[in-house]
Amino acid sequence: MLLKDKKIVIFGLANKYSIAAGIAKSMHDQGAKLAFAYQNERLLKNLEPIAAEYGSDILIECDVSSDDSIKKAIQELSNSWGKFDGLVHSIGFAPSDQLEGNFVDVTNREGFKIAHDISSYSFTALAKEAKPFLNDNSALLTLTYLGSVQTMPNYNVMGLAKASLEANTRFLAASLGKDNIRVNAISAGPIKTLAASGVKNFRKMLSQHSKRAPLGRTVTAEEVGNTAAFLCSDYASGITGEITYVDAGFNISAMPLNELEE
Ligand code: NAD
Ligand code: 0WE
Repeated sequence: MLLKDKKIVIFGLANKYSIAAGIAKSMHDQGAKLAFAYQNERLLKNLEPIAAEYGSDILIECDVSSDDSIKKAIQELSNSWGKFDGLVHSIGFAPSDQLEGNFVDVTNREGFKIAHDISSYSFTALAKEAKPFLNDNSALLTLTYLGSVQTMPNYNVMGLAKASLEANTRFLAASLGKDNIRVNAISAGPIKTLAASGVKNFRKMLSQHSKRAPLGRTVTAEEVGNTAAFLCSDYASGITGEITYVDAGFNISAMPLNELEE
């Protein structure tokens, strides 16, 4: 049991397809005690049965666009738990008009601001509020994507926000290291979640991924969850500020081995 009796709060579980749901499953399997933070009332009905399945009755509303909401959520959590051992940030958002079309044409100041605020600053904000309530030896984790370091169609300003999130991971790791709090990110391959469902040509992206990835397939939310459990466990006690790719090897491949033979 990697996480026996560790108290971990998960932000960003919207439904059973969420990467956060795969993380919850794996962390529960490894003996963690879980709490969940949801964006709004509308998402609570999806979360309730999943939280119940994992024996959690700590469900807290938190809209990360509001400092007040973040403060209240962490306060509410500390009322239940006192101190805790981990926080998972599985949140990303940009206005939909930013995620379709030619980058230089569609990107605007408001879209840039919202993408960076919700997808990157919120991780800093949560770390700032959680810090007084984190036990020695605790871990923070966020989810990023390859669009932070390589271009691709339509990901656009989210790529910039993920680049910021990855730098955020390193600066938080440097800042919290003296408190023995580790901070890491998982760069996941494409997975069909709610956030991916509105994305143009997502199915084609999944098949391109399978063609190029060394493992010849996509990854599941549960595979991401297994790595998340490891990174939040004491088995990862020497790892901080790191971006771990869980993408079936896609990011190391410039061309699939069979490409020239077909
Ligand atoms: P998802 O839609 O299931 O999760 C996104 C979550 O962000 C939702 O729970 C939503 O409520 C939350 N959120 C958005 N705005 C918020 C706000 N203002 N306050 C609080 N919560 C807010 O989709 P997902 O794919 O599981 O995304 C989780 C994370 O994984 C995101 O950071 C995403 O960028 C990242 N990621 C996804 C993929 C993929 O292909 N699905 C790949 C790599 C990384
Ligand atoms: O990070 C993500 C999802 C990002 C996302 C998706 C949406 C859709 C609905 C952020 N904000 C919104 N806002 C909405 O209104 N992924 C890694 C999944 C994803 O999204 C893409 C991708 C991939 C992969 C968008 C374009 C191209 C590729």
